[in-house]
Amino acid sequence: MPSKKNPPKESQLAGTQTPDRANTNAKLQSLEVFRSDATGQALRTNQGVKVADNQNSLRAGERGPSLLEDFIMREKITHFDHERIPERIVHARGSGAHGYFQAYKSHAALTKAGFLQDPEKMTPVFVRFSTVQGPRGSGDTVRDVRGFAVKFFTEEGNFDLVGNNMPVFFIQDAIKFPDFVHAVKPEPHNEMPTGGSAHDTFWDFVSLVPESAHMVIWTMSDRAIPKSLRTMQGFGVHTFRLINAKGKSSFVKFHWKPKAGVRSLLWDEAQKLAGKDADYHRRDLWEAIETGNYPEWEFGVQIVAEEDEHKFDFDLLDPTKIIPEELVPVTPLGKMVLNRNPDNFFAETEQVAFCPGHIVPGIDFSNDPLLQGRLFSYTDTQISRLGGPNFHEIPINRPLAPNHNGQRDALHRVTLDKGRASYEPNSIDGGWPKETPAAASEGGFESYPERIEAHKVRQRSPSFADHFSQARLFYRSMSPTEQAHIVNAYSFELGKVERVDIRRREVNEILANIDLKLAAQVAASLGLPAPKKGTVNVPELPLKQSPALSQMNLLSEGIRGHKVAVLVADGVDDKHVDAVVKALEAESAQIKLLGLTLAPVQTAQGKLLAVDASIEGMPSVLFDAVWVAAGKTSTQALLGSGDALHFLLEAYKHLKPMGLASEAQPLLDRLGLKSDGGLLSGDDPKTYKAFINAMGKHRVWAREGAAEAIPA
Ligand code: HDE
Repeated sequence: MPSKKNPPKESQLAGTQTPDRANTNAKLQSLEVFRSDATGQALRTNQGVKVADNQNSLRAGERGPSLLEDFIMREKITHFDHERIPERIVHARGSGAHGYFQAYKSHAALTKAGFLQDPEKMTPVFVRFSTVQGPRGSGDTVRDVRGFAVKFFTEEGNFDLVGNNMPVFFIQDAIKFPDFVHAVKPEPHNEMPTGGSAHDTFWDFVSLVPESAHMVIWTMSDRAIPKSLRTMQGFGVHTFRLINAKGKSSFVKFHWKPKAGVRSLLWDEAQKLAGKDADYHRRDLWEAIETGNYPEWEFGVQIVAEEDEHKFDFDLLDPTKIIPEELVPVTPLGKMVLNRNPDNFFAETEQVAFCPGHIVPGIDFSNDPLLQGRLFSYTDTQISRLGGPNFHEIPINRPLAPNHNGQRDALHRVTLDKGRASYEPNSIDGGWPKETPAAASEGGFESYPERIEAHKVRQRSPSFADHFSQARLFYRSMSPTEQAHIVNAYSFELGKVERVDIRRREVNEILANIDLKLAAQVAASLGLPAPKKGTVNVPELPLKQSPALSQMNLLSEGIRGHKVAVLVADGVDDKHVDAVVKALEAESAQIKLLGLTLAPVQTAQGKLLAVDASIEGMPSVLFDAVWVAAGKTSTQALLGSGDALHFLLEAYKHLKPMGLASEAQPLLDRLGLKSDGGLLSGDDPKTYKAFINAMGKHRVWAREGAAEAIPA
């Protein structure tokens, strides 16, 4: 099993390594002069005084009162009293990792951005994934949008691509963001619910704001309950511009495609995980990196030539619309690999400050009114969250590029600016720092000189008016299984809404405009009449389905990093365990041996076999698949354990591939489970292969009907 002690060889990490990786990491870390290591160091106060006693405060006599003069205790407690900073107003719960970006080739024809010119160049990145609604300590597996924010430390300055795992957004104009967030956040009177949108204020708002329909159906889909952070797509959402050295601009949409495929949890699994392991996603990312199974994404763009801006049946500036990949395929630009965990969660993941306004020459904004508002909001929020305008000096935010200018002072200034002239132009300091011309060879930033001739108005363009056709496209592009999950999600969420008029409005005025069958199914589960027709005319799109939207089409090749539980007990056949583990390890799966307790298992051959965890300690929801090893006695032992039986039944209900040695058949008989395409028994390599193939399909969807019939 790959573990921290026994990581896979670099050569086994298909596609993730280049010889320079270690150098890049070393170079990056040497630039991070603030990374502090206390190994071998004396304990000192913040003023550098060595501390002799860190156990007892200073007092007048052993049993006497504490003394105010105890500067050591006062310094320690004062610092502690102020350890917390305000959490992010949205995206408070997050997990971060370091890595690098590497272009596949030069993309000079598209952009002059330096990090996209040279396939040899490795640009350090820091990524923060997040949920949106819940506070810092909320569960990872709630139904929610996930943030996907990437900071590229390029040689020309920091580029932040602050995206989500869904390609659209709830609103079209930034001025509505506080309304939306107030509606989705826990309700103000009782601070409930934590981490979810299944409550009145959210559904009140979205049922009144039809432009949210497309994004809401994404959040009711399996995309909102990702299996892991490394199995999520990422999207820049807005249209941006890329500009080449000749000044030619193209519109682009940014995409991240996970090498591990796009996979999701089942709703029941997600809910259980929120209790069994609230850090499920954070732990998965951490462990994947620690064991050398580095998460990887392909970075790509959909490119629309400037002159084609108006050739679509939607507006490129409308962030509630996608460009279907069938119309404009994604051009791959490079890859991102996450290969280093943070040393300090607070200093890195909590203090990292993203801003969509952090761009570099060769990239520019579009006029999307949501993006335009974001350009203001992020820096503004950091000022209160990170305590002033010097947050760019916090180590995790510092660009690797130099950043000299005339900005001075303010709270927590760290840089010790030399010289007398903090203004420009100056003659006293030789005129430095000076402007750089915008020519590509020089590198000064220049905005794209878009011609604008317009009235100053508060108006939305009529080209933003269609709110339903793409929501419909999304629904109709889903497989029947995915559609059923969407129906269930709306039913669950609206079922939690107390006010019937809100439920009715969502069904009649939103869902009926997306798809009448969807509306009828949700209505049935809410005990409402099915709407007969929609309330608006929805334009029929020439594109009826977009296969690129269905997760069924987005699985990875192979099962690298999939987690398999192998159940063992006293009397297990250790040759069989070896054979199964070898077969799975050859596919780079991550295996855990689970016993009835943490005690080593006595094998049929008389050996002691160490287990990784107990069946009770690592429930089936933590795994992608389960195998039951051979052994007559061990099977009897498992038959006698309620935990083991529950583990198997739950794995079955969650449509997980299951493999059992022939001798373990009595377990299936006892549970009344019938073999299917993903429930296999046998002891030969052919069975292992079939098991691995079933894992490659993620779940045994054909089992869904049979599984539903089994009590939870
Ligand atoms: Fe954000 N958003 N947002 N957002 N957003 C924040 O900035 C905001 C939007 C996104 O891991 C805040 O530093 C406005 C879209 C991510 O640190 C805040 C609008 C998308 C993160 C803010 C939006 C995002 C944030 C809170 C509407 C996907 C977490 C803390 C105009 C493209 C970044 C902070 C991290 C965080 C404002 C809409 C993604 C308040 C005003 C659309 C991934 O500034």
